This record gives sequence, structure tokens and C-alpha cells, in this order.
Amino acid sequence: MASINVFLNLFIILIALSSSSVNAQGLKVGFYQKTCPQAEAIILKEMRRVISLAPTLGAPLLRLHFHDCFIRGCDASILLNSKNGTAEKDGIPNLSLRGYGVIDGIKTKLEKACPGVVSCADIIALVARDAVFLINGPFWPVLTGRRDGMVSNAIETIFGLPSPFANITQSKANFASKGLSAKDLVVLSGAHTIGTSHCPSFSLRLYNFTGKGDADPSLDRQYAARLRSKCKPNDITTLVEMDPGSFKTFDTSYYKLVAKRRGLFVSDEALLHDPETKAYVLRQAAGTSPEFFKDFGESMVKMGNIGVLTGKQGEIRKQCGFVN
Ligand code: HEM
Ligand SMILES: *[C@@H]1O[C@H](CO)[C@@H](O)[C@H](O)[C@H]1NC(C)=O
Ligand SMILES: *[C@@H]1O[C@H](CO)[C@@H](O)[C@H](O)[C@H]1NC(C)=O
Ligand SMILES: *[C@@H]1O[C@H](CO)[C@@H](O)[C@H](O)[C@H]1NC(C)=O
Ligand SMILES: CC(=O)N[C@H]1CO[C@H](CO)[C@@H](O)[C@@H]1O
Repeated sequence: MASINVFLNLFIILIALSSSSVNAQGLKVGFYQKTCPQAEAIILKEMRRVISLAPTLGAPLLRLHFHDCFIRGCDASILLNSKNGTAEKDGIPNLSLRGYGVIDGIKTKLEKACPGVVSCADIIALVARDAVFLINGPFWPVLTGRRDGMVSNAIETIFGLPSPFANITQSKANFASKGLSAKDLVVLSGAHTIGTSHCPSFSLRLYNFTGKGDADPSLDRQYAARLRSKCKPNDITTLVEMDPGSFKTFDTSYYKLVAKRRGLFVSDEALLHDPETKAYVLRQAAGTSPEFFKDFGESMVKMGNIGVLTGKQGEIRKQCGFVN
């Protein structure tokens, strides 16, 4: 029943989008329909292979789109290699990004099928959608037509990305600076239903929250104890499942955790400190997936519009790691 609803929703969205062909940012569904009709099928096929071999790669591939969009817009600048250690790839939050090889593999296949046509920025957006869809998440129509940027700067990763230590005011301000609402913040944070985190992103909450050797009182005590058994002080290598028990499946369990004061980051817990985001968390914690799934697709489309290059701007990279 749930899946019928999802497909019905998708059908309605598709109709709505096909009647308004180009959005305000210049993107549209099916941009490659004439120039590379098999593009989306090639990506989905490759993603099926990748996810069946390595289900945990879905999470870093989704996160890649988020990081790309939040720094210089969704222009694949996140993929550029640096010659002198100053590209976004070298930035601190980036040390934990994986999955670049998957994008390169898909790009190679697309260059064979339709040389010089499909942008790396669109590949990232389509891969993120397929990554979610293939681990039981929603499917949404991805707007395409992005072009690739020519500049990448490590320093921007520090200032552009939201911090896991941010309070609700700071997270909302960060999202607002990208044209995203408080609703987008609480909906997109639901991505933390999959994947893993390194200890330093939250260990302050376990050991020295206010500098007096104390734990964060807003973190469930039992959960904090369990996390302390996984993350010793100064552990920078251990990976912890953000949604223990279902970190490979896209579902609403993130909201159930946050509602039980078991969100991993300060920024997750902070969603309970604003009436709108709190109401959303509690509603999803109590309910089933259809509302979240529909919202997630819509917020991902909005995120995918951030700072895009279209028309004659930028270029279509031949290799995603290098400017032509
Ligand atoms: C307030 C906003 C956000 C903050 C502060 C935040 C922060 C973080 C941090 C600190 C990690 C763990 C990194 C590590 O230590 O390895 C993480 C992981 C992750 N984030 Fe977020 N994030 C935010 C929003 C988002 C959004 C919008 C998405 C996607 C739509 C997303 C998707 C993910 C995924 C999938 C992972 C797991 C990655 C993996 O398994 O390798 N996050 N996030
Ligand atoms: C090296 O870094 C500087 C910024 O510090 C940048 O302007 C320059 O383009 C980079 N050179 C190469 C070859 O990447
Ligand atoms: C959030 O953090 C900022 C910067 O530290 C601080 O000025 C502000 O008062 C905090 N807001 C809330 C609601 O805690
Ligand atoms: C906790 O933080 C305080 C203040 O930053 C610091 O002086 C102290 O050494 C820290 N304690 C531990 C156990 O890390
Ligand atoms: C996945 C990836 O490209 N990570 C890079 C992030 O930055 C470090 C440090 O510069 C590189 O060594 C990694 O290769």
C-alpha cells in the first residue's frame, strides 16, 4: 500500500513537472532526453550494481550531493582534484567523504555512450536519488541541466557547511543562506537515518560538554553510555552507526531516535528546540513513511537548485576530477 502511494505521488509530481518544462534556475526533468536518452538508465544500472555489492556506499553518495550543493552550488566542484592541496576535496569535513570512485566509474560509462554531454554535477544529483531509492527510500524526478564549475577551494568547506555542533538558530541561518527553510532543514536532516559518523563529530557530548568533564544532559543517559563504550576520548578512527540497527535502510527511524533524545549530533538534538522542527520530528516519530518520503524528494529538488550553472556557464567536464 505504501509503495502504491509513493508511485502515485511520483506520477502526480511527474505530470506537474512536465507541464512546466524549465524551472526558475533553468533545470528541467529529462534534460538529456534528446542528447543522451539512456543517461539515467545507465546511472541506475550502475548504482544497482554498486549498492548490491556495497550497501553502505549509499550514505556517502547521498552526502556528496549535499556537500557539493552547499559549497559554490551544485556544480561538482566537490569532485575536483587539487594539485596543491587547496581543493574542496582537501577540506576538513571532506576527510570523511567516500564514493568518488563510483562517480568516476559512472562518468566513464556515460562518456562512452554520449561523449561530452552529461555533467558531473547532474551525475551527483542522479546518483544521490538512486542511492536513496535503492535502499528502500523514495524515488523523485531529478531536475537536470546543471553544468560543471571550474573552481574549488578547501577553505570554503569550513565556512559553507553546517556544523554538527550548531544550535537550531545557527542551522536555520545556514540553510536560509542557501534558500532553504526550517522545514527543509528538518526534512533533509532525516538523511541521517543512514550512514555512519566518526567519533569526533559528537564525542564532546560524551566526555566534556561544558568543559567540566560532563556529558550533554540532553543526550539520553543510556545511549551516552553505549556511545562512550564505542568512542574512547580522542578516538578519531571508529565509525558509529547514526541509526543503530537500520543504518543501511532509508526510513523514518531517525525521527524516532531524535524524539527519544538519541540523535547523535548537537544539531540533530537541536531540532527539538524550535516549534516547527520539533512538531515535524514528533509527527514522523509517531507515523509511517509517506509524508517524510514525499517531503524528502521535494526538499532534495530544492537543494539541487542551489547555485546551479546552466546554459553557457561552466562546462561539461570530460573527467570529473579535472577542469577540461
Ligand atoms: C544541519 C545539517 C547537517 C549537519 C550538521 C550534518 C553533519 C554531519 C556529520 C558531522 C556527519 C558525520 C561525518 C563523520 O564524522 O564521518 C554526517 C554524516 C552524514 N550526513 Fe549529514 N549533516 C547535515 C545535513 C545533512 C544533509 C542535508 C544530508 C543529505 C541530504 C546529510 C547526509 C549525511 C549522510 C548520508 C551521512 C553519513 C555519511 C557516511 O555514512 O559516510 N546530512 N553529517
Ligand atoms: C593553488 O592554490 C591557490 C590558492 O591558494 C590557487 O589560487 C591556485 O589556483 C592553485 N594552483 C593549482 C595548480 O591548483
Ligand atoms: C546559538 O549560538 C549562537 C552562537 O554561539 C548564540 O549567539 C545564540 O545565542 C545561540 N542560540 C540559541 C537559541 O541557543
Ligand atoms: C575539558 O575541557 C576543559 C576546558 O576546555 C579542559 O581544561 C579540560 O582539560 C578538559 N578535560 C578533559 C578530560 O578533556
Ligand atoms: C575522499 C577524498 O578524496 N579524501 C581526500 C580528503 O582530503 C585528504 C587530505 O588532503 C586527502 O588525502 C583525501 O584523499
